[in-house]
Amino acid sequence: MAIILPDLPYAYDALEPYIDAETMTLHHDKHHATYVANANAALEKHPEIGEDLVALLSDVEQIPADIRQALINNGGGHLNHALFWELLSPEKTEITEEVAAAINEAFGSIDAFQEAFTVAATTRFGSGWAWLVVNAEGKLEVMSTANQDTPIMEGKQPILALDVWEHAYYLNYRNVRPNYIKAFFEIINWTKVAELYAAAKA
Ligand code: MN3
Repeated sequence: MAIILPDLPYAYDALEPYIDAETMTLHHDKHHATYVANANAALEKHPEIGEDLVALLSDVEQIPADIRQALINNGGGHLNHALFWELLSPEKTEITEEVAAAINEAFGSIDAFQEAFTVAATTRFGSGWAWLVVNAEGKLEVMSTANQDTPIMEGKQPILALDVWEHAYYLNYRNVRPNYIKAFFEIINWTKVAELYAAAKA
């Protein structure tokens, strides 16, 4: 057994014009594939810990020290990207009542949520991610993480993710990260967000 690179759930060009086919091809086939290969290389050194990345990253202290950072970077990289692909959709989806109610409760309005998420994504210095998570109290929270750190490491369940590494947008958007963030809101898979929210609340 090993960690497997999942196929994209749509064609490489399906998200155009918001995300271009070349970016999607490199991002999935090269970047994500490398995280998978490196995660497997780390796991092979310690077959006794198994391959459940969610369980391992939920408590990183239990990961053997010699592979801990490699698994945070590459195991996290795999989980984050596998989630990210599913959270994008070529078809327009609508925010569900349950998710809208939770967002309104936490942020006051959908617009205020979008603004908070945009700030988190814009102000993440260097490489990282912006997130909407369900925290330990079952409430929604916007946060960002550096590199490939996952909110799972902090006991939070991600239900929306945006990759703000330059490799995610530079070919099309160059240095203008805010335009990429704006485009992201056009292709969010709210059906998947609702599914993740229900699972996190269960
Ligand atoms: Mn990436």
